Amino acid sequence: MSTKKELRIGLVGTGFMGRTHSNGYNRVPNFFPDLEYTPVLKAVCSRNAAKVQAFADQWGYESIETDWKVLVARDDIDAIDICTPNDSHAEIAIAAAKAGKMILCEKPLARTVAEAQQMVDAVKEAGVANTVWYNYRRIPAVSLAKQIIDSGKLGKIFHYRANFLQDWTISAEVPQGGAGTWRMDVEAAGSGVTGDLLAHCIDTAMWLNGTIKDVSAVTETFVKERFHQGTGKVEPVGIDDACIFHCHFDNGSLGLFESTRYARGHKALYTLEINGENASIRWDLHDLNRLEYFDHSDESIVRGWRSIHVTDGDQPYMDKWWVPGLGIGYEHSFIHQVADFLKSLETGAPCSPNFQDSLETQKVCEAVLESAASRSWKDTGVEEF
Ligand code: 4PW
Repeated sequence: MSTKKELRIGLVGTGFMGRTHSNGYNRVPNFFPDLEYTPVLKAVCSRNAAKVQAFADQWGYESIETDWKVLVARDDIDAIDICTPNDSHAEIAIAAAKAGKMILCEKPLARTVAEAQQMVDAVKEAGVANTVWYNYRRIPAVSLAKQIIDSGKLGKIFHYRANFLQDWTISAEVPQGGAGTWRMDVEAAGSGVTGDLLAHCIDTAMWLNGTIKDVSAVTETFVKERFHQGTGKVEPVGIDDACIFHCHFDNGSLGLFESTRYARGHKALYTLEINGENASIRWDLHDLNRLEYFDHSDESIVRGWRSIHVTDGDQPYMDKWWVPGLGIGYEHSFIHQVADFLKSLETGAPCSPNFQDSLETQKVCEAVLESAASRSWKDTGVEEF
């Protein structure tokens, strides 16, 4: 019989993210056996009973619900995991906090700063543990970048550059609203690439390089009208299809960010590069086990970009996996997030990014959209990150 403390999970939402999180809960006990807590997949909730039962059977949930309010009220659930479209994050999270549940919320935290602020207030008032699934931080190569930057090896940082490029909405036949395409509907999503993709880049950027102070942005909506699966009519498109912004960081460096769903050939190209006085770093999601590193202090005859295969047990998270030389994948970033959340319950430290951190990311997203709309620079109002 296990002596582990249980974290009884109630998952809301059975889409792509519901699967990545469920996989994380299932894998953690095998690969992080030293944790005090273990996740127990108590219940999963979605409106369609047949579909949610099939999901429960596939991923190992003990029971199902078809109304999240019933799930939140259950006293055999410790933590609510929110994997629904963005327009329901605030309502579910606030109800969960009031019910005293811990909360793990998909990104972006909310559609707006106002919603995100209410969520932060709710978890603070309830005193419940919380985290937001900005998973890319927990790819070992990205965590290693953080370690290298924090060690001071880069020296003064001058530039931070990031892209997140996709191409899945180029066709005007892609609808908005409804299952699978809610990300195209401004009501459900809050914004387009800014909240969906740049939010990841902003979270990673502020984690690695500190506060973004102000932004200047342009956005474009290339296809102005699309069929709406909810209303059954062709409706104006309210999301940003593409967004480019530049910014100042608090440490004096300049940032340049681009995201689009119209970069033909790119499915999910997340790249970042940081240039410091003494060294530079770059990373590419398509080659996620590798960190490129250039150190100007290397002897000149061998100086050049090093390609670090981040698979050694001394590198972040890699002592948990296989043997040196064998890489891991996208899904592992979610396993790491579950492990880090469980660890935070042991130590009592917040699991970063928590709701407060993600409110700061939301402030940057909102400033970006306001800057594009007003064609002017905007202060982000981000508190120290
Ligand atoms: O969160 C993002 C999603 O909404 C992801 O990281 C990639 O882009 C994959 O799907 C979308």
